[in-house]
Amino acid sequence: MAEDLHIVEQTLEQLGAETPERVAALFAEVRADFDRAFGSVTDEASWHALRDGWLGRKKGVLRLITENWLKPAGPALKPAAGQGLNELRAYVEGKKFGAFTASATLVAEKLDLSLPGVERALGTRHLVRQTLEEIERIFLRLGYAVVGGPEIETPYYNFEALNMPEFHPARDMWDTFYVDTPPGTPSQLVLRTHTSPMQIRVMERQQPPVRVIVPGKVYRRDNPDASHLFMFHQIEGLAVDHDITFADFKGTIEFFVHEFLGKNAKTRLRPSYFPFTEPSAEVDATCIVCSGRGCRTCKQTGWLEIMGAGMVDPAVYGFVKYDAKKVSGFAFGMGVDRLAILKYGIDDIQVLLQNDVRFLRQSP
Ligand code: 2NL
Repeated sequence: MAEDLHIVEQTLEQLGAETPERVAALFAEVRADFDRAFGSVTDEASWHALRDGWLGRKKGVLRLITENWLKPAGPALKPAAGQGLNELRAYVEGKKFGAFTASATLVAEKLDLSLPGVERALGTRHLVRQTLEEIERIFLRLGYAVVGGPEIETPYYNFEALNMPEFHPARDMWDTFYVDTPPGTPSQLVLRTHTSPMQIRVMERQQPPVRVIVPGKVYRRDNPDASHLFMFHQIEGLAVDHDITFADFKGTIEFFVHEFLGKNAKTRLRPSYFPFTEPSAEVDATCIVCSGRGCRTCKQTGWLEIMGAGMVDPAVYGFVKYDAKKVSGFAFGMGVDRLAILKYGIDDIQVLLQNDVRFLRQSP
């Protein structure tokens, strides 16, 4: 290192350098000495020692060259001494800011590329959202349009236009939340108990053929338990045209059940009653837990109720100014939260709303 470099202790004259070429050769010798020393740098401490030995303000090699070579040099050698010194300084400093600085940073930061990366917490689509979208995709393939509407409705759209006049006992089928409204509000308001009101609006503004599904939140004043929520998600469907029959309805439902639950799932209809459909039916599908053999989920029947449905009651057409003699259609409604817990084997519907991250992270 610098201690061994005796030539920088002497002047060019003492070294017998009389030409610029000889000066350049001396600089090459010095640089070779630096390279040797740099080659044996192994850690931060030995680098600091080398750097101070060369760049040190008082006794660094570059300072000695300035004092002993450059300053006393005559006009014939001064340019060569100046150029050699500049190049040497740039070389030494380049080493400092290049190769070694990088490795010093590596040591200081201990960047271990074999360590596992930082895991990002990704969100997932909620199970109910996934189920909604899955059902939507099935009906989109059948040519249905998806429409949404308000959750706060007038009693006209939620009840009257669906063939339930005021004081009609059928209104008791839905325990309805009434919204407090300021005095003078033209109509009482309710939280919609089904998404049917939006289908009424679609029929008001569009002539048949109509094929729509309406997904969304609905509200019923139930006491929450393992199978009831006072707010849940429904998808209703409506198809109205000039020649729609009960067979079209059965075929559509069977297609849906095959797509949603699998080709082995069978469908069965049981007579039922809704004020807005006639005839009305409950749709059952083969229990997906036991494949129809009978289990706790299907109460040993082998069947699960998956939706209510029927042919649209002609009275409904009167409210939307359709000619009940010329058009016919079917409608259905299903509880998405219920279908989600059935499909994914969850025994308490309330976990869907509790947002426990241990549940949310299990999202398939
Ligand atoms: C249920 C059963 C149903 C409908 C919904 C409907 C809509 C119009 C006309 C006629 Cl605009 N019907 N919707 C029909 C039958 C059953 O829903 O409560 N599912 C959760």
